[in-house]
Amino acid sequence: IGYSQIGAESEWRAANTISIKETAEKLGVELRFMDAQQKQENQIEAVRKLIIQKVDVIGLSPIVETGWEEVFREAKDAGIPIILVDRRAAVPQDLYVSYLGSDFLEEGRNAARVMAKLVEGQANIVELVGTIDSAPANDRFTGFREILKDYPGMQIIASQSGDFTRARGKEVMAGFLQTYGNTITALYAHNDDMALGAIQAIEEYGLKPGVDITIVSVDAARGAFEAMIAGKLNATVECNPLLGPQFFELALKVVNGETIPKWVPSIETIFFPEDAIEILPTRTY
Ligand code: GZL
Repeated sequence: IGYSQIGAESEWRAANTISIKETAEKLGVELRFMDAQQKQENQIEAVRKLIIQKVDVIGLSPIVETGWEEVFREAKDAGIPIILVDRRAAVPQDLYVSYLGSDFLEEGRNAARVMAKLVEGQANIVELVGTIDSAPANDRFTGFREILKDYPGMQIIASQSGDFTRARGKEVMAGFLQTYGNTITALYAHNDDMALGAIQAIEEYGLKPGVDITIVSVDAARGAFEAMIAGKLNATVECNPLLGPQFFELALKVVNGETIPKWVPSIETIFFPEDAIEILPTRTY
């Protein structure tokens, strides 16, 4: 099995990689794992190498939605099925056998529903967007706004990409604070890593994260639970990275010629500070 991974930008990604590698090990599957260091051109090159190596199935998490049609067609012409894991690609559906991953739109809707309750329908929101053109960033952006339409007292006063990383999240949040200061009353971060960076920027600015600024994030990684226990994060919408078992199950079905659904959604929930202490020890990422 060939696998083209995006890189190592977040706690989520690290856990996703461990899940893929550990499951291959457990199943005794020969895994050809390639890390693209956050570059689409490296992913495209990896797919071409895996085609030449004639792997049975190619799994990949497309860093962005666009730019895949040509290389996916090459895989199809070589008779090698593609399974999309974690993120979707904007290609004709006949170019991949299945997408295994979250409903990012619903994650965005849930983040807005949770925030609306926490701020009682009144907020000046700044938004840290994920990697530009990635499926999770596109859909978390859209889903959040779908629900916000019902809350005229909640407006997004600034929105900028922090590329899913802690460092960029901190930098962009510091910029928001320079421009808007304490008129900011809420932060929507497309992942926990950017939220944790923003928390540092908020503290350095002299405000209390989770108190002066209500913060809702996505992923439910370990760092989010620690921040909720410290009273610095108000909720995290889970996005499950432990996709290894489902991925190899799908790959085996494909190799055995079984039909599989075009979309296999991950199972996810939402976590709040009051649950964090009891749940943290059960979390594996
Ligand atoms: C979502 C995944 C996103 C996570 C980020 O499935 O692609 O990428 O939400 C990660 O933490 O970097």
